[in-house]
Amino acid sequence: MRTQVAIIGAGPAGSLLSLLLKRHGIDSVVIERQTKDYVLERIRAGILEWTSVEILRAAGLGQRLDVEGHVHNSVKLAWRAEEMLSVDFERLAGKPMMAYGQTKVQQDLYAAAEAEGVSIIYGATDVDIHDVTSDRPWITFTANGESERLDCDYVAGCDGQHGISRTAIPTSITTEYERAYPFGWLGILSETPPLPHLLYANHERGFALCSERNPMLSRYYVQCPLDDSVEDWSDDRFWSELLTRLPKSEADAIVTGPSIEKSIAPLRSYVLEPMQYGRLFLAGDAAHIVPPTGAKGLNLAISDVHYLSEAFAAAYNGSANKLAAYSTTALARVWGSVRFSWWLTVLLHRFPDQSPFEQRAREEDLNYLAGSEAAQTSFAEQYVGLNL
Ligand code: RFL
Ligand code: PHB
Repeated sequence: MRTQVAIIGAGPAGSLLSLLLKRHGIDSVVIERQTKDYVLERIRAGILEWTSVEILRAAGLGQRLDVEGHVHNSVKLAWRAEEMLSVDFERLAGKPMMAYGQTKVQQDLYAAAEAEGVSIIYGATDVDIHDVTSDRPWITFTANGESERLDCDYVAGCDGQHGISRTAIPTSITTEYERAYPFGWLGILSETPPLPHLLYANHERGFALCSERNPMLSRYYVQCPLDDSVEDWSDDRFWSELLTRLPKSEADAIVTGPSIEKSIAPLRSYVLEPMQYGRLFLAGDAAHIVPPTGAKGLNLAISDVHYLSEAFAAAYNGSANKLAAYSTTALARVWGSVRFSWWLTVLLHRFPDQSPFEQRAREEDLNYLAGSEAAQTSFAEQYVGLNL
Protein backbone atom coordinates (compact mmCIF):
# COMPACT_ATOMS: atom_id res chain seq x y z
CA MET A 1 0.00 0.00 0.00
CA ARG A 2 1.05 3.56 -0.55
CA THR A 3 -0.33 6.87 0.74
CA GLN A 4 0.88 10.42 1.31
CA VAL A 5 0.48 10.58 5.11
CA ALA A 6 0.35 7.44 7.28
CA ILE A 7 -1.53 8.24 10.49
CA ILE A 8 -1.11 6.00 13.52
CA GLY A 9 -4.13 6.08 15.86
CA ALA A 10 -7.76 6.93 15.06
CA GLY A 11 -8.65 8.83 18.24
CA PRO A 12 -9.71 12.48 17.89
CA ALA A 13 -6.22 13.59 16.73
CA GLY A 14 -5.74 10.94 14.03
CA SER A 15 -9.28 10.92 12.65
CA LEU A 16 -9.55 14.73 12.56
CA LEU A 17 -6.14 14.97 10.87
CA SER A 18 -7.25 12.56 8.12
CA LEU A 19 -10.31 14.75 7.43
CA LEU A 20 -8.38 18.02 7.48
CA LEU A 21 -5.85 16.52 5.04
CA LYS A 22 -8.68 15.39 2.78
CA ARG A 23 -9.87 19.04 2.65
CA HIS A 24 -6.41 19.92 1.30
CA GLY A 25 -6.52 17.09 -1.26
CA ILE A 26 -3.93 15.03 0.66
CA ASP A 27 -4.43 11.27 0.98
CA SER A 28 -3.91 9.40 4.21
CA VAL A 29 -4.40 5.96 5.71
CA VAL A 30 -5.22 5.71 9.43
CA ILE A 31 -4.06 2.64 11.34
CA GLU A 32 -5.90 1.98 14.63
CA ARG A 33 -5.15 -0.74 17.17
CA GLN A 34 -8.66 -1.02 18.62
CA THR A 35 -12.00 -1.81 17.03
CA LYS A 36 -14.23 1.06 16.00
CA ASP A 37 -16.78 0.26 18.75
CA TYR A 38 -14.07 0.23 21.40
CA VAL A 39 -12.92 3.73 20.45
CA LEU A 40 -16.51 5.00 20.33
CA GLU A 41 -17.32 3.67 23.79
CA ARG A 42 -14.48 5.39 25.64
CA ILE A 43 -15.92 8.03 28.00
CA ARG A 44 -13.51 10.92 28.20
CA ALA A 45 -13.55 14.64 27.65
CA GLY A 46 -16.55 16.90 27.75
CA ILE A 47 -15.49 20.47 27.12
CA LEU A 48 -14.49 22.20 23.87
CA GLU A 49 -12.63 25.49 23.72
CA TRP A 50 -14.17 27.93 21.26
CA THR A 51 -11.11 27.53 19.02
CA SER A 52 -11.85 23.79 18.84
CA VAL A 53 -15.49 24.47 17.98
CA GLU A 54 -14.31 26.69 15.12
CA ILE A 55 -11.80 24.13 13.82
CA LEU A 56 -14.45 21.37 13.91
CA ARG A 57 -16.98 23.62 12.14
CA ALA A 58 -14.44 24.54 9.46
CA ALA A 59 -13.77 20.83 8.95
CA GLY A 60 -17.49 20.36 8.18
CA LEU A 61 -18.30 18.82 11.56
CA GLY A 62 -20.49 21.61 12.90
CA GLN A 63 -23.93 20.25 12.14
CA ARG A 64 -24.71 18.16 15.23
CA LEU A 65 -22.33 20.14 17.43
CA ASP A 66 -24.29 23.35 16.82
CA VAL A 67 -27.56 21.64 17.73
CA GLU A 68 -26.51 19.42 20.64
CA GLY A 69 -23.53 21.31 22.07
CA HIS A 70 -24.34 23.36 25.18
CA VAL A 71 -22.69 26.79 25.12
CA HIS A 72 -21.51 27.93 28.57
CA ASN A 73 -20.71 31.57 29.27
CA SER A 74 -19.21 30.94 32.70
CA VAL A 75 -17.86 28.40 35.19
CA LYS A 76 -18.17 28.44 38.95
CA LEU A 77 -15.42 27.83 41.47
CA ALA A 78 -16.16 26.98 45.12
CA TRP A 79 -13.88 26.74 48.16
CA ARG A 80 -14.05 26.48 51.95
CA ALA A 81 -17.47 24.84 51.43
CA GLU A 82 -19.08 28.28 51.19
CA GLU A 83 -17.20 30.76 48.96
CA MET A 84 -18.37 30.85 45.35
CA LEU A 85 -17.18 32.66 42.27
CA SER A 86 -18.67 32.69 38.80
CA VAL A 87 -16.20 33.66 36.05
CA ASP A 88 -17.97 35.27 33.09
CA PHE A 89 -16.12 34.12 29.95
CA GLU A 90 -18.14 36.01 27.39
CA ARG A 91 -17.64 39.35 29.17
CA LEU A 92 -13.99 38.84 30.14
CA ALA A 93 -12.56 36.81 27.26
CA GLY A 94 -15.03 37.61 24.49
CA LYS A 95 -15.96 33.97 23.84
CA PRO A 96 -17.72 31.11 25.59
CA MET A 97 -16.91 27.38 25.64
CA MET A 98 -19.03 24.38 24.76
CA ALA A 99 -19.99 21.18 26.56
CA TYR A 100 -20.00 18.48 23.85
CA GLY A 101 -18.73 15.03 24.76
CA GLN A 102 -15.66 13.46 23.17
CA THR A 103 -17.89 10.45 22.44
CA LYS A 104 -19.98 12.64 20.14
CA VAL A 105 -16.92 14.29 18.58
CA GLN A 106 -15.58 10.81 17.78
CA GLN A 107 -18.93 9.66 16.33
CA ASP A 108 -19.04 12.78 14.12
CA LEU A 109 -15.43 12.20 12.99
CA TYR A 110 -16.04 8.55 12.06
CA ALA A 111 -19.31 9.40 10.28
CA ALA A 112 -17.53 12.08 8.21
CA ALA A 113 -14.55 9.80 7.53
CA GLU A 114 -16.91 7.09 6.26
CA ALA A 115 -18.94 9.50 4.14
CA GLU A 116 -15.78 10.86 2.54
CA GLY A 117 -14.03 7.56 1.97
CA VAL A 118 -11.15 8.12 4.40
CA SER A 119 -9.35 4.85 4.89
CA ILE A 120 -9.22 3.68 8.54
CA ILE A 121 -7.85 0.21 9.30
CA TYR A 122 -9.13 -0.99 12.71
CA GLY A 123 -7.74 -3.81 14.83
CA ALA A 124 -4.17 -3.38 13.54
CA THR A 125 -1.46 -4.97 15.68
CA ASP A 126 2.36 -4.98 15.70
CA VAL A 127 2.48 -1.46 14.24
CA ASP A 128 6.06 -0.39 13.57
CA ILE A 129 7.58 2.71 11.96
CA HIS A 130 10.64 2.51 9.66
CA ASP A 131 13.12 4.92 8.05
CA VAL A 132 11.62 8.21 9.25
CA THR A 133 14.90 9.98 8.65
CA SER A 134 14.77 9.01 4.95
CA ASP A 135 12.35 10.64 2.50
CA ARG A 136 10.52 7.30 2.07
CA PRO A 137 9.32 6.17 5.51
CA TRP A 138 7.16 3.04 5.81
CA ILE A 139 4.94 1.34 8.34
CA THR A 140 4.43 -2.35 8.99
CA PHE A 141 1.46 -3.86 10.84
CA THR A 142 -0.76 -6.92 11.01
CA ALA A 143 -4.44 -6.67 10.06
CA ASN A 144 -6.89 -9.57 9.65
CA GLY A 145 -4.02 -11.99 10.20
CA GLU A 146 -2.00 -10.57 7.26
CA SER A 147 1.32 -8.71 7.49
CA GLU A 148 1.02 -5.37 5.71
CA ARG A 149 3.41 -2.67 4.53
CA LEU A 150 2.38 0.95 3.99
CA ASP A 151 4.78 3.31 2.20
CA CYS A 152 4.31 7.04 2.68
CA ASP A 153 5.82 10.52 2.50
CA TYR A 154 5.19 11.38 6.16
CA VAL A 155 4.08 9.67 9.37
CA ALA A 156 1.74 11.31 11.92
CA GLY A 157 1.99 9.68 15.36
CA CYS A 158 -1.50 10.20 16.86
CA ASP A 159 -1.54 7.06 18.98
CA GLY A 160 -2.10 8.59 22.40
CA GLN A 161 -0.46 8.15 25.76
CA HIS A 162 0.27 4.41 25.33
CA GLY A 163 1.22 4.47 21.66
CA ILE A 164 4.43 3.43 19.93
CA SER A 165 5.18 6.51 17.78
CA ARG A 166 6.92 8.33 20.60
CA THR A 167 9.35 5.43 21.02
CA ALA A 168 10.52 5.81 17.38
CA ILE A 169 12.31 9.03 18.42
CA PRO A 170 15.76 8.33 19.91
CA THR A 171 15.90 9.36 23.55
CA SER A 172 19.26 11.03 22.84
CA ILE A 173 17.44 13.89 21.08
CA THR A 174 14.37 14.21 23.33
CA THR A 175 13.60 15.83 26.65
CA GLU A 176 10.71 14.57 28.77
CA TYR A 177 8.99 16.83 31.31
CA GLU A 178 6.77 15.08 33.80
CA ARG A 179 4.71 15.59 36.93
CA ALA A 180 2.63 12.81 38.47
CA TYR A 181 -0.05 13.78 41.01
CA PRO A 182 -0.68 11.69 44.13
CA PHE A 183 -4.43 11.19 43.52
CA GLY A 184 -6.93 10.23 40.82
CA TRP A 185 -10.39 11.26 39.65
CA LEU A 186 -13.32 8.96 40.19
CA GLY A 187 -15.88 9.87 37.51
CA ILE A 188 -19.49 8.81 37.08
CA LEU A 189 -22.19 9.33 34.48
CA SER A 190 -25.79 9.43 35.66
CA GLU A 191 -29.02 9.89 33.75
CA THR A 192 -30.11 12.86 35.81
CA PRO A 193 -30.40 16.56 34.89
CA PRO A 194 -27.04 18.33 35.42
CA LEU A 195 -26.48 21.68 37.11
CA PRO A 196 -26.93 24.54 34.61
CA HIS A 197 -23.23 25.47 35.00
CA LEU A 198 -19.85 23.75 35.43
CA LEU A 199 -18.66 23.79 39.03
CA TYR A 200 -15.12 23.09 40.30
CA ALA A 201 -14.74 22.76 44.10
CA ASN A 202 -11.77 22.77 46.49
CA HIS A 203 -12.92 21.19 49.76
CA GLU A 204 -11.04 19.83 52.77
CA ARG A 205 -12.12 16.30 51.77
CA GLY A 206 -10.79 16.84 48.24
CA PHE A 207 -11.62 18.22 44.80
CA ALA A 208 -15.03 17.80 43.14
CA LEU A 209 -16.37 18.70 39.68
CA CYS A 210 -19.91 18.90 38.30
CA SER A 211 -20.24 18.72 34.53
CA GLU A 212 -22.69 17.49 31.93
CA ARG A 213 -23.12 15.62 28.67
CA ASN A 214 -26.70 16.57 27.79
CA PRO A 215 -29.90 17.77 29.52
CA MET A 216 -30.49 14.28 30.95
CA LEU A 217 -26.91 13.10 31.43
CA SER A 218 -24.65 14.41 34.20
CA ARG A 219 -20.92 13.88 34.62
CA TYR A 220 -19.43 14.22 38.12
CA TYR A 221 -15.93 13.65 39.50
CA VAL A 222 -14.39 13.46 42.98
CA GLN A 223 -10.69 13.32 43.84
CA CYS A 224 -9.80 9.90 45.29
CA PRO A 225 -6.65 8.07 46.44
CA LEU A 226 -4.66 6.52 43.59
CA ASP A 227 -5.01 3.00 44.95
CA ASP A 228 -8.83 3.10 45.25
CA SER A 229 -10.81 0.91 42.84
CA VAL A 230 -14.35 1.48 41.58
CA GLU A 231 -15.50 -1.41 43.80
CA ASP A 232 -14.63 0.78 46.80
CA TRP A 233 -17.19 3.33 45.62
CA SER A 234 -20.87 2.41 45.80
CA ASP A 235 -23.22 4.98 44.25
CA ASP A 236 -24.35 5.99 47.75
CA ARG A 237 -20.79 6.63 48.85
CA PHE A 238 -20.09 8.64 45.70
CA TRP A 239 -23.14 10.91 46.05
CA SER A 240 -22.59 11.47 49.73
CA GLU A 241 -18.94 12.41 49.13
CA LEU A 242 -19.79 14.69 46.19
CA LEU A 243 -22.54 16.54 48.06
CA THR A 244 -20.32 17.00 51.13
CA ARG A 245 -17.65 18.70 49.01
CA LEU A 246 -20.03 21.28 47.48
CA PRO A 247 -21.50 24.47 48.98
CA LYS A 248 -24.97 23.70 50.38
CA SER A 249 -26.86 25.74 47.77
CA GLU A 250 -25.21 23.70 44.97
CA ALA A 251 -25.54 20.36 46.74
CA ASP A 252 -29.26 21.02 47.25
CA ALA A 253 -29.68 21.51 43.49
CA ILE A 254 -28.12 18.18 42.51
CA VAL A 255 -30.40 15.37 41.41
CA THR A 256 -28.88 12.00 42.30
CA GLY A 257 -29.62 8.65 40.62
CA PRO A 258 -27.96 5.36 39.66
CA SER A 259 -24.60 5.65 37.91
CA ILE A 260 -24.38 4.17 34.40
CA GLU A 261 -20.57 4.38 34.24
CA LYS A 262 -17.86 4.66 36.85
CA SER A 263 -14.10 4.83 36.34
CA ILE A 264 -10.92 6.08 37.99
CA ALA A 265 -8.24 8.01 36.07
CA PRO A 266 -4.80 8.96 37.41
CA LEU A 267 -3.61 12.56 36.87
CA ARG A 268 -0.38 13.39 35.12
CA SER A 269 1.38 16.23 33.28
CA TYR A 270 3.84 15.13 30.57
CA VAL A 271 5.50 16.80 27.57
CA LEU A 272 7.93 15.28 25.09
CA GLU A 273 10.15 17.67 23.12
CA PRO A 274 10.58 17.89 20.19
CA MET A 275 7.34 16.64 18.60
CA GLN A 276 9.17 15.79 15.38
CA TYR A 277 11.89 13.41 14.24
CA GLY A 278 12.71 13.35 10.52
CA ARG A 279 9.39 12.69 8.76
CA LEU A 280 7.59 11.59 11.93
CA PHE A 281 5.34 14.19 13.58
CA LEU A 282 3.59 13.60 16.93
CA ALA A 283 0.19 15.10 17.76
CA GLY A 284 -2.18 14.96 20.76
CA ASP A 285 -1.67 12.66 23.75
CA ALA A 286 1.19 10.88 21.91
CA ALA A 287 3.33 13.92 22.73
CA HIS A 288 1.73 15.41 25.85
CA ILE A 289 -0.66 14.62 28.68
CA VAL A 290 -2.42 17.10 30.93
CA PRO A 291 -4.45 16.43 34.06
CA PRO A 292 -8.16 16.88 33.19
CA THR A 293 -8.54 19.94 35.46
CA GLY A 294 -9.10 22.72 32.93
CA ALA A 295 -10.26 20.34 30.17
CA LYS A 296 -7.32 20.85 27.82
CA GLY A 297 -6.33 17.38 26.49
CA LEU A 298 -8.81 16.99 23.66
CA ASN A 299 -8.45 20.66 22.77
CA LEU A 300 -4.67 20.33 22.41
CA ALA A 301 -5.14 17.27 20.19
CA ILE A 302 -7.40 19.41 17.98
CA SER A 303 -5.03 22.40 17.81
CA ASP A 304 -1.99 20.17 17.13
CA VAL A 305 -3.64 18.57 14.10
CA HIS A 306 -4.84 21.95 12.89
CA TYR A 307 -1.22 23.15 12.80
CA LEU A 308 0.01 19.86 11.35
CA SER A 309 -2.55 19.75 8.53
CA GLU A 310 -1.72 23.35 7.53
CA ALA A 311 1.99 22.47 7.58
CA PHE A 312 1.51 19.34 5.41
CA ALA A 313 -0.60 21.37 2.96
CA ALA A 314 2.13 24.02 2.69
CA ALA A 315 4.80 21.32 2.23
CA TYR A 316 2.85 19.72 -0.64
CA ASN A 317 2.59 23.20 -2.15
CA GLY A 318 6.37 23.54 -2.12
CA SER A 319 6.97 25.37 1.17
CA ALA A 320 8.46 23.25 3.96
CA ASN A 321 8.88 26.08 6.50
CA LYS A 322 5.68 25.40 8.46
CA LEU A 323 6.49 21.72 8.72
CA ALA A 324 9.98 22.52 10.01
CA ALA A 325 8.40 24.88 12.57
CA TYR A 326 5.56 22.49 13.55
CA SER A 327 7.09 21.25 16.80
CA THR A 328 7.94 24.77 18.00
CA THR A 329 4.54 26.16 16.98
CA ALA A 330 2.57 23.35 18.59
CA LEU A 331 4.68 23.30 21.78
CA ALA A 332 4.09 27.01 22.41
CA ARG A 333 0.36 26.35 22.70
CA VAL A 334 0.89 23.03 24.50
CA TRP A 335 2.92 24.67 27.27
CA GLY A 336 0.24 27.33 27.79
CA SER A 337 -2.30 24.59 28.51
CA VAL A 338 0.17 22.42 30.45
CA ARG A 339 0.92 25.31 32.75
CA PHE A 340 -2.76 26.23 33.20
CA SER A 341 -3.93 22.69 33.96
CA TRP A 342 -1.03 22.15 36.40
CA TRP A 343 -1.84 25.44 38.17
CA LEU A 344 -5.56 24.66 38.38
CA THR A 345 -4.83 21.11 39.61
CA VAL A 346 -2.58 22.40 42.41
CA LEU A 347 -5.08 25.14 43.26
CA LEU A 348 -8.11 22.88 43.61
CA HIS A 349 -6.86 19.54 45.00
CA ARG A 350 -5.79 18.36 48.45
CA PHE A 351 -2.32 16.85 48.38
CA PRO A 352 -1.73 14.09 50.96
CA ASP A 353 1.37 15.84 52.33
CA GLN A 354 0.26 19.48 52.05
CA SER A 355 0.75 21.82 55.00
CA PRO A 356 -1.87 24.18 56.48
CA PHE A 357 0.29 26.99 55.07
CA GLU A 358 -0.12 25.68 51.52
CA GLN A 359 -3.88 25.34 51.95
CA ARG A 360 -4.22 28.91 53.22
CA ALA A 361 -2.08 30.13 50.32
CA ARG A 362 -4.38 28.31 47.86
CA GLU A 363 -7.45 29.83 49.48
CA GLU A 364 -5.81 33.24 49.17
CA ASP A 365 -5.24 32.57 45.48
CA LEU A 366 -9.00 31.91 45.18
CA ASN A 367 -9.86 34.99 47.30
CA TYR A 368 -7.66 37.08 45.02
CA LEU A 369 -9.33 35.63 41.93
CA ALA A 370 -12.72 36.48 43.43
CA GLY A 371 -11.70 40.07 44.13
CA SER A 372 -9.76 40.91 40.98
CA GLU A 373 -11.25 41.37 37.54
CA ALA A 374 -7.72 41.27 36.09
CA ALA A 375 -7.13 37.82 37.63
CA GLN A 376 -10.52 36.58 36.39
CA THR A 377 -9.74 37.87 32.90
CA SER A 378 -6.48 35.90 32.92
CA PHE A 379 -8.35 32.77 34.11
CA ALA A 380 -11.09 33.25 31.50
CA GLU A 381 -8.62 33.72 28.63
CA GLN A 382 -6.84 30.52 29.50
CA TYR A 383 -9.97 28.46 30.18
CA VAL A 384 -11.72 29.33 26.89
CA GLY A 385 -8.42 28.72 25.11
CA LEU A 386 -5.57 30.80 23.79
CA ASN A 387 -5.79 31.92 20.18
CA LEU A 388 -4.09 29.80 17.53
P1 RFL B 1 -6.41 9.07 22.10
O1 RFL B 1 -7.83 9.53 22.24
O2 RFL B 1 -5.83 8.30 23.20
O3 RFL B 1 -6.33 8.25 20.74
C1 RFL B 1 -5.17 7.52 20.40
C2 RFL B 1 -5.59 6.34 19.54
O4 RFL B 1 -4.43 5.60 19.16
C3 RFL B 1 -4.70 4.21 19.29
N1 RFL B 1 -3.42 3.51 19.46
C4 RFL B 1 -2.80 2.85 18.47
N2 RFL B 1 -3.13 2.66 17.20
C5 RFL B 1 -2.27 1.91 16.43
N3 RFL B 1 -1.12 1.38 16.92
C6 RFL B 1 -0.75 1.55 18.18
N4 RFL B 1 0.38 1.02 18.65
C7 RFL B 1 -1.60 2.32 19.03
N5 RFL B 1 -1.56 2.69 20.32
C8 RFL B 1 -2.66 3.40 20.57
C9 RFL B 1 -5.61 4.15 20.51
O5 RFL B 1 -6.37 2.96 20.51
C10 RFL B 1 -6.48 5.39 20.30
O6 RFL B 1 -7.65 5.12 19.57
O7 RFL B 1 -5.43 10.30 21.81
P2 RFL B 1 -5.69 11.66 20.98
O8 RFL B 1 -6.36 11.37 19.66
O9 RFL B 1 -4.43 12.39 21.03
O10 RFL B 1 -6.81 12.44 21.82
C11 RFL B 1 -6.52 12.91 23.12
C12 RFL B 1 -7.80 12.94 23.98
O11 RFL B 1 -8.47 11.70 23.88
C13 RFL B 1 -7.47 13.25 25.45
O12 RFL B 1 -6.52 14.29 25.53
C14 RFL B 1 -8.71 13.68 26.26
O13 RFL B 1 -9.63 12.64 26.38
C15 RFL B 1 -8.30 14.16 27.65
N6 RFL B 1 -9.43 14.53 28.49
C16 RFL B 1 -10.06 15.76 28.34
N7 RFL B 1 -9.68 16.61 27.38
C17 RFL B 1 -10.35 17.78 27.18
O14 RFL B 1 -9.98 18.56 26.28
N8 RFL B 1 -11.47 18.13 27.92
C18 RFL B 1 -11.92 17.33 28.91
O15 RFL B 1 -12.95 17.65 29.50
C19 RFL B 1 -11.20 16.10 29.18
N9 RFL B 1 -11.61 15.27 30.14
C20 RFL B 1 -9.89 13.65 29.48
C21 RFL B 1 -10.99 14.07 30.30
C22 RFL B 1 -9.33 12.39 29.65
C23 RFL B 1 -9.80 11.55 30.63
N10 RFL B 1 -9.18 10.26 30.73
C24 RFL B 1 -9.82 9.09 31.06
C25 RFL B 1 -7.84 10.07 30.23
C26 RFL B 1 -11.47 13.25 31.28
C27 RFL B 1 -10.87 12.00 31.48
C28 RFL B 1 -11.43 11.18 32.61
C1 PHB C 1 -15.99 16.57 31.73
O1 PHB C 1 -17.13 17.00 31.48
O2 PHB C 1 -15.70 15.36 31.58
C2 PHB C 1 -14.95 17.49 32.21
C3 PHB C 1 -15.25 18.84 32.39
C4 PHB C 1 -14.27 19.70 32.84
C5 PHB C 1 -13.01 19.22 33.11
C6 PHB C 1 -12.71 17.87 32.94
C7 PHB C 1 -13.69 16.99 32.48
O3 PHB C 1 -12.06 20.06 33.58
